[in-house]
Parts: sequence; C-alpha cells; structure tokens
Amino acid sequence: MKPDLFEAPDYYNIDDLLTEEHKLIRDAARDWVKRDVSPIIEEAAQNAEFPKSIIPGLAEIGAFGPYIPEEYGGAGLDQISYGLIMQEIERGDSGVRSTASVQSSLVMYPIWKYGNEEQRKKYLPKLATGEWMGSFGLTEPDHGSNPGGMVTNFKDKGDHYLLNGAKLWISNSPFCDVAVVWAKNEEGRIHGLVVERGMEGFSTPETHNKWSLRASATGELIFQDVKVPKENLLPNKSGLGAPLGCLDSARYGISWGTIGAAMDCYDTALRYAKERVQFGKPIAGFQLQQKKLAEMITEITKAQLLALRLGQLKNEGKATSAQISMAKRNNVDMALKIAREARQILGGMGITGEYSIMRHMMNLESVITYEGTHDIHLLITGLDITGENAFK
Ligand code: TGC
Ligand code: FAD
Repeated sequence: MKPDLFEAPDYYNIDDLLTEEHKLIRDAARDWVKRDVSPIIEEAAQNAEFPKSIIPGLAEIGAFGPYIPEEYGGAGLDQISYGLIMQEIERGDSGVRSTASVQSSLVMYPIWKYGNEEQRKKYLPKLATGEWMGSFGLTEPDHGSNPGGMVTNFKDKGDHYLLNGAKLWISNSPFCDVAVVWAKNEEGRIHGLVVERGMEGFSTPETHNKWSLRASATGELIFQDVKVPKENLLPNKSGLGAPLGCLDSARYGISWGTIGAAMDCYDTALRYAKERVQFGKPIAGFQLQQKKLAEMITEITKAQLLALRLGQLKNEGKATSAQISMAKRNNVDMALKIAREARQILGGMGITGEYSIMRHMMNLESVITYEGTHDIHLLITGLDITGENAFK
C-alpha cells in the first residue's frame, strides 16, 4: 500500500466549531491511525485477519468507552469527542471502527447503563484497556431487521439460567472474552446476559469468505444448554428498547465514522487526479472529474454538519432515535457513493490494494446493512414524520 499522505478536508472551517480538547483528541487518533493502522491494514484485510496488535493502541486513544466515566476506566469524554475518534478510526478502516463500536457502544454501554455496580466494576475497566474484548449478540439466523422475533431463550433453573439459541453475524465473536447476549425469558421478555468465554456449551465459530470488513472478525455465538450465573443478567432494563438503546449509541458513532472513510476516498482521489496526466494534462483539469470531486466535498461537508449538530444534541441529551437514524442512513450512503466515484477517478489503479478506496467501498457494503439497514432507517424516519408504521 502507498504511504499514508492523508490530509483532512475541512471546507467549511468546522474545526472552528470544535474545542481545543476535541482537536487534541482527534489529532491523537489521526496520528495513531497514520502510524499504526495504515501500514498494516491492507495486508490484514487481504488476509482476512483482525490485527489484534492494534488493541492496546485503540485503548490508548480512548476508543474503548470514550464517554464511559473515568471511574470505570472509560475516557469520560463528550459525544463529539466520541464521534471524532470514530471518524479517525474509520478513516483507516471500517472494520477497525467496528471493533471499537462494538466494544464501546454495544458491550460497555449496556453494562454501564443496564448493569449493577458489581457488574460495572467487574467488566468495564478490563474492557476499557482491551484486556477483555466483547461482542454483542442480537441478530439471529431468522431475525435480522426484526430482532423482536428472536428465539434465543433462557430458563430459570433456581441457582442459574439455562441459555439456548444462536446468534449470527456477530462482530468480534471469534475472539471475544465476553458477549452481551439478548434472549427471551420464559414470559417472552427480552433481557441482556453477559456470557463469558469458557462457559460450557458456548462456542463462537468464525464466518469465512466475506468480501467486506475483512479486517474485522465476524462469527456466530452458539449456546447449547449454557449455565449462566444469575448475577450475569443485566438487571436495570429489559424489553427490545434495551438493545435498541445500545444501537442508538453505535449508530451515532457510525454517522461520524463514515465521514472518515469518505474523507480518505476523497483525499486519495483528489491527489491522484492532480498527479495523473492523460491527454497532456492532469485529469483534475477535466470537467467530468471536477464534477465528481466537487460533489464529493459538498456531500462530505453536509455530512460533517449533520454529525456535528447531532453530537451537540447528544451532549444535551436531546438527540432522538429517529434523528440518529437519519444521520446513520445519510452518512453511510454518502460515503459509499463517494467511494464508488473515487474508485472511478483512479481508473484501473482504483481496484488495487495500493490504494484504500476499494477496501473502503467493500467495507461500506456491510456498514449500510448492519446497525439497521438503509431501508429500515428510512422507515424509522417515515414513521417519525407520518406517525404511520410501515414495518409490518
Ligand atoms: P418497536 O415496537 O418499534 O419498539 C420496541 C420497543 O423499543 C423501543 N425503541 C427504542 N428504544 C431505544 N432506542 C431505539 N432506537 C428504539 N426504537 C424503538 C420502543 O419504544 C419500544 O419500547 P416499549 O417500551 O414500547 O416496548 O419495535 P419493532 O419490533 O417494531 O422494531 C422496530 C425496528 C425495526 C426499528 C427495530 O427493531 C430495528 O431497529 N431493527 C434493525 C435491527 C438492527 O439494527 N440490528 C442491529 C444488530 S447489531 C449490529 O448490527 C452491530 S454491527 C456492529 C459493528 O460492527 O459496528
Ligand atoms: P434482513 O432483515 O433479512 O433484510 C433483508 C432485506 O430486507 C434488507 O434489504 C432489508 O432492508 C429488507 N427488509 C427487512 N425488513 C423490511 C421491512 N419491514 N420493510 C422493507 N424492507 C425490509 N448483528 C449483531 O447483533 N451484532 C453484531 O455485532 C453484528 N455485526 C455484523 C457484522 C457484519 C459484517 C454484518 C454484515 C452484520 C452484522 N450484524 C450484527 C447483523 C446486522 O445487524 C444485520 O445483518 C442487519 O440488521 C440486517 O439483518 P439481515 O441481514 O437478517 O437482513
């Protein structure tokens, strides 16, 4: 892969709207990605391997629990800092951002919000340092967009719960130490349980042959009569709203993260267009290429403003789930379209691993599907503005 020459576009001086702390946190993450992620990520993706060597670095830049209070090992930052960290990581690779999203918003968040003090103290500090890695089991083979139909279940056996079922498409599953698993009790009510590696009957087979998110490990979570101690049930929230609350936080992070992927594609294409000469002049001088580049920077700028405003609302505790859906849907779509256009600007070179664009493009095909598909987020907006439920 070519050396990482990334320069972040900021067409509307959005930096002026950030605090010094935001910029310090963002720049530390940016420097780390340049130094520790860019040199290894293409090979990891080509080999379909999650590069475990980057786990301590992710912890150091605050990517594991950015907004979790410091008393539990988190970084105690605001939501805009969280977004900026996700942006920089996904500038490197969506799969690496996936690992951070799952650890922070889908594992640490529910333990912090829905767990008791003992659970917080037991799990959060080790998750914050990356000593333990987590996964989040909501999706099942027959229940993806409709998680409320899940069949994974647990029965009360007096001194423990007996867990049965299977989860599919689970990021980090093959190497996770703990899994936050959503399952129904005997009354059909959804609860979160922390399942630990080593519990008898719990296995995590890897899903192979992905064309997307190749540097992120994806797999299953299988439960065959797993005895889960009663103290591993998250006591403070139940019902489908509990996992969906975690998704709000992760979807918010994705709305920032995808800006990073888009910025990387735009920056690469702009540099290439200025250097590549055809018909006696740089291809940047042709109107058709300028149209692509001008539209890219316009869309990136709009996405940056959307994410920043959403971050302000989140900091004030005012962001609605529907507002988060709009930003996730718009910004993933924006990044995917930019990746496709940027790939064309590079001509044949665009399909090689010399440049990051094709990897971003393939990664974004997962990002547009997970955490709620493009269609599902449109229906969430549709329901919000009309009051009519078009899901069922
Ligand atoms: P519905 O009847 O609408 O709602 C059930 C209950 O949940 C509440 N609720 C929410 N609560 C918090 N946050 C949200 N975003 C919420 N949305 C709904 C709702 O108020 C209700 O509460 P209550 O108290 O009345 O019971 O549920 P539904 O069955 O009709 O489904 C709605 C739908 C389709 C929007 C939802 O299920 C959905 O979002 N589906 C998409 C599934 C999804 O996003 N899965 C993601 C799996 S995790 C993942 O992909 C990780 S990728 C990780 C990575 O690598 O980054
Ligand atoms: P389906 O729900 O079967 O959808 C198929 C198509 O039907 C989609 O286009 C969808 O938009 C459409 N559709 C569905 N319902 C409707 C409707 N009511 N109206 C109109 N159209 C509809 N899940 C986890 O729990 N944890 C994870 O860590 C995790 N990581 C993932 C990592 C990767 C790489 C991938 C690809 C997925 C991951 N997922 C994870 C699962 C992900 O959240 C689901 O794939 C996603 O929610 C969609 O579910 P599905 O694939 O079953 O598609």
